[in-house]
Formats: sequence, structure tokens, C-alpha cells
Amino acid sequence: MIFRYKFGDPTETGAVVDFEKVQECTSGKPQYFTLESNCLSFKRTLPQGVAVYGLGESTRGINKRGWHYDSFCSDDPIHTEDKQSLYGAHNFIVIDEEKPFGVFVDIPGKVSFDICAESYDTLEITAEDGNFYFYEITGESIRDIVRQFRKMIGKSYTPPLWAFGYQQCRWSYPDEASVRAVAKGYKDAEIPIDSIYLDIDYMERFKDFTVDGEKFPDLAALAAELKEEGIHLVPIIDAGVKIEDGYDVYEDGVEKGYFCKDENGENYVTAVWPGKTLFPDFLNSEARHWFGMKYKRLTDMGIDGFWNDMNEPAIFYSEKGLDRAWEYVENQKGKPLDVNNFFDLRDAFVKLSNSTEDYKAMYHDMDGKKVRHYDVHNLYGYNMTKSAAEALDEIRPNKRTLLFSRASYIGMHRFGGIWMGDNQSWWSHILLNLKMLPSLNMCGFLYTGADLGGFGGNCTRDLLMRWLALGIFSPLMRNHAALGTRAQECYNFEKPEEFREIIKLRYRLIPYLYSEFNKANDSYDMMFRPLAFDYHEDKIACSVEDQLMLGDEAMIAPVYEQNAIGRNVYLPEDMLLVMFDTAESFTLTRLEKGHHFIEVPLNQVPIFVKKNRLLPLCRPSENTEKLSLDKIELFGWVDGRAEYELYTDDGISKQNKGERIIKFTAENGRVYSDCDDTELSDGGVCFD
Ligand code: MIG
Repeated sequence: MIFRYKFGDPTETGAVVDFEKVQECTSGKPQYFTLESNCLSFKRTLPQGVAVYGLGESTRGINKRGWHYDSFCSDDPIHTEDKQSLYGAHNFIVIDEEKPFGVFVDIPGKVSFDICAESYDTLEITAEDGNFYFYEITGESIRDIVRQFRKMIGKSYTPPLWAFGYQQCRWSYPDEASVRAVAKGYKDAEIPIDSIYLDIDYMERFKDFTVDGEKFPDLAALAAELKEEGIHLVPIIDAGVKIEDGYDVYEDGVEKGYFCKDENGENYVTAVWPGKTLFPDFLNSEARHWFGMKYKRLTDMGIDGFWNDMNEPAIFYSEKGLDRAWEYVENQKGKPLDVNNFFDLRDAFVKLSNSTEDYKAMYHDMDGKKVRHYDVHNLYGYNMTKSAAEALDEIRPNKRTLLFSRASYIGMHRFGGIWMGDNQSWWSHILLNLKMLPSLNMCGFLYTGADLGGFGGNCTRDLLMRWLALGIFSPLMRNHAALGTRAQECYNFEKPEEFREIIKLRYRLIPYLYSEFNKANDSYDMMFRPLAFDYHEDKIACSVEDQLMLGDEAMIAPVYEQNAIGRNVYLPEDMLLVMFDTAESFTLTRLEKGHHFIEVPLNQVPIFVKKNRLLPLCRPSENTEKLSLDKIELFGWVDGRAEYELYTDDGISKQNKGERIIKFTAENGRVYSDCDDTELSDGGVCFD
């Protein structure tokens, strides 16, 4: 059951699309919370041990209890425990009481979730302004509540199949030659790859939808040349539009009035990479369509994937803010500096970036209604991505485009995926990557992944190896690194053949991952789940925060500590351990429910398969285009009978995806399928 309470006069965010099961409650008094008189703050006492799940992209644990989170899309590249906000605003939680229930706060502005941080047993949700919808969802289990929520917010974005291939990014590959060198590097090392990214330097002076003609004299030809090798080029699009005379996107947008304004209706001048910029008013439907259609300039060059960046929006400074800072500094000149004004002086310019003052001074025209940016802040990146997705639907009808964003809000999951932003080359960020996967799945984000190897800082070989051993399971598998950091392409490390094997294993897994992705999407379910969701009666399983269930077949437990020879793994039931030492050679071990220390050498990847389930792996290939289902190897521990239904489709069309299910069965010591074109091998199956 879903109950909705309306407070004030909420802005429609578009997060919810299916109202069939939603019951409007006019009482204004939620069942599970006590409401403070100002109607902004909801409180509930949580007995010790009650876990809270959700909040999508955020710091800390899978169980969110014990910290205060703020939903406010933030450009913050240091994802440490003390942080309260990251790039996304995902206001959905499930409280695991005896009768579990879910809460979704549909508010375009800031809302905070103090989950037993201030007071050890109090959950307090506080909205900053009084206009929002508050949803309470009841159900039989956590998973059931998540499914109801997901159905209410609608199906998730589905990328093309090639977006499940291995992807290489860097800030930046600044010219044609460096892009070709990456393609060659992978080819020479015989490491499979499906795409190479273009970061901001491909543009002419960082202007959206332009290409620097000197560094990339013929992008269309380059895209075509790479596509011959099965590699897609994926350019970045930034939110800010450069102010430059003669730049048509700027001039046209100004003329049509499509940029964010100040209080008096003048364009709000900010600065980002291109220098002075204006922000398109993505909350205006005409502006949205106008900006989205610009992607055609790149699709006309054969581009079929994009990533949207800086759309929290990230602001280096605003013209007005800078004026104020100078004024302050000039005023201080010559004055004695004491402990108070010294720090103010020192920070005068630092504070200019991503400042609340700017968010409060910027305005949108929401189809006739003037709205302060700050109050709808969390909808900005969402609507940038919606702008692209809706236009791409027009530009490339019935074809899927790879599209993901940095900032997001629930609802955006229907239009694109997200990546987890600027993480660091830290061991702890492998674990953070793992923990975000199920939380994001709860909130509708299925196409997601972190910058493998870490964005900031220098990555070591062992870090990348271990991180890839997790990354091979996430739908978005992209290696990305920041400007000035050590080269992070796999072939730039010693023994590239060991990277080759791990990535080849990814390609063997793609049919399964694609199948589980689509099944999860179709049934509003989670592809990655905490053990607590599946083994709720098992206290130990409920406390596991470094393993995940993947689909209904597998469990993953990556090594995330440097110099570790292996790790402790908890098995909530009997499972088959498949230890891959290369993509195609492995050992099988039957393991009983309970605690195990599993040795995992650096180049190996463990996958745990539940008893009487089957995991189908195809042959490795150099890219997804060459991936075939002709030969499937099954893995599993069969005591009786096991089945798997593999979802397949053409991997590219939108409507009428041409679905086909191939069924595999293992029983009585043999395996078979209902598809004559697939040759099966049972090398990975143990029969009892
Ligand atoms: O302020 O385009 O998160 O992936 O490489 C940095 C340069 C801007 C932030 C993105 C990152 C990208 C970088 N961008």
C-alpha cells in the first residue's frame, strides 16, 4: 500500500508516474511519524538494531543508520565519511522494523535525513520548505516495498548492449592521436574494449556541441574509423554554455530567453570551464527541447553515447559573487588581521564555488512560473538529462543511446544512468562503490558504476586489479582518471595479460548481466541486493556490508584491502565457489553455509553461485559486437534440478525490443537448453 500526504503547494518533480496504487491521505498526518508543528520535521523512534536502507548515492554504509545525510546535489570530489551530500538526491528509505515501511519525500529542494545521528534512537526527516509530498509505503518485505516504489516511479533507462562493454575514459584524451593510441593500446594488449571517452578538451574552448577543429579535424571520420573496430566514442556535455560572441548556442539561447536569470530577469552570469557561462533553464520545457536537439550535431557525426557533467550545477564563481569578494578583500586591505578576519580573507575566493548564495540568486521560468533555483536545485541535472533523452528519442527514434549524468534526482532514472562522480584512487572507495550499488538500485538507478581505479590521485596496479574484479559486475564498467594523475589504462601497467583475463571474464558475463539488468527492470526489482534483503532471518547475513547478491543466482565478495591474500566471506547458504584464475580456467569448490576465509590472489576473481541455480557464461570476445550466444558454459551446484532463463534482445532498439528467452536446465547429470543454436557445456556444473 502506498499513502501520499500533501504539504503546502508542491512543485511537481515528475518522480512519480504511476499513481494506480497511490492513496491520497487528506488527514495530513503520516502513520509512522510524529510531525512537528511547523510541518517540516518528521520524527520516529527506532529501536536499537532497526536498520535503514536507501538514499541512493551517498557516503557510508548500506545500512544508513548512524549518520546525518542531506539531499542536495553537490559537486564534491572528496567522498569521505564526514560528508553529507554527494551528486544525487535520492530521498527514498526503507525502515526495517518488524513491519517494514518505506518513505519517499518528493521535494525539489533540500531535505535532510538524520538517521539516529543526533539522537541514537531517533530518525528525523526535515524538509527545508513546506511544499512537498510525503509517501509512506507498506509491504510484506523490504524487497516488496522497493518493488512497489519502483513501479510507482516507472521503469529505468535501458542502455544499448554495447554500454555493458569495457569503457576507457580520461580527462583528457585531447586529440585524435591520443584517442587512436588508446584504441591501439587495448588492441595490442588484446584487451577487449567497447568505448573511449572524450572529456572537455575535445570542444573548441569548452563550448558545448562544438569540436576543436585542430585537435579533431574530422570527428565523424574518427568515430567511423573506431566503430570499424567496435569502439564507440562518448563525448562529455557540460551544463554551462560559454558566453562568446558568434557562438550560436549562446546567442540563440539569449535571444529566446532560455537561460537562468537573476531576480530582475537579467541572465545570471557564472563561470565554469569555458570562462563566463550561462546555465540553460532546464526546468523550462521549451529550453529543454531546444538544448536537447543540439545533441544532433554530434549524433550526425556518428556519436551514439553521451555523459552529462557539471549539472548540480557546479559553479566556479558568479560575476556577482566575484564582485562581492573583491569588494570584501579591498575593504580588508591594510586592516589588521586577527583570528576572525584572517580566515574570512583567506576563504573569500574559495567560498565562491558552488555557493548557496548563487543558488539563491538564480531563477527559473518553469513554464510561466518564476522559481528560485535553490528551491528546485535537485531537479537541475535531472532535467538536463531529460532534455537529452527526450531529444535523442526524436533524433534517433527507436534506438537506444548511451546516456548518463553526474547529478540526479529520482525520476531521472527513466532517462539515463549515473556514474558515482569524482571518487579517489583509495582502497576504501572500492567498498563505497559496492555499497552504493544496492542503494542506487532501490532508487531506480540500474545503469550505474564508479570510476574504476579511482578518479583523483594516482592508481597503483593492485588497486586497479582489485577494483576491476568488482567493476566487472556493474552495468557501467568504466575506467576513468583525472587530469594530472598517473596513466590508468590497463595496458600501461605491468603484465597487461592479467588485466586482459579479468576484462575477458567481464565479456563472458555480459549475457547474464544484461539478462539480470532487464529482468530487474521489468519486474521493478534490484539487480544488486544486500544480503539482508534475501536472508532476512539470518542475523549475520543482515550485518554483512561487503558482499552483495547479484541477480537470483550469484553472490559477489571482492577483495578491497591492499596486500590482502584473500578475505572472509559469509555464506548465507551452501554455494559453489567458482574461482577464475583466467577468463576461461577456474576451480570449483562446494562450500557450506557459514564463515570461510577465501584466498584470492591478485589476478583471480571469485563468484559464488547459489545451490540449484545456474550461471550462464558465453565465450569471451574482443567487443560486444562480436559477443555470441553460440556457446554457453553453465556454472552451478546441482542437487536435483536447476534452471536459468536468459533474457536476450537485439541490444539496440527501444520499443519492441525483440525479446527472446533461452532456457537452460541441468538435471540428472546433464544440461540442455530449449534453443538449438546454443551449444552447451557443463564444465562448471557439479552434480550431487
Ligand atoms: O571539475 O570534465 O566528474 O569525470 O573528468 C571537473 C572534467 C570536471 C568532473 C567530472 C569528471 C571529469 C571532469 N569534470
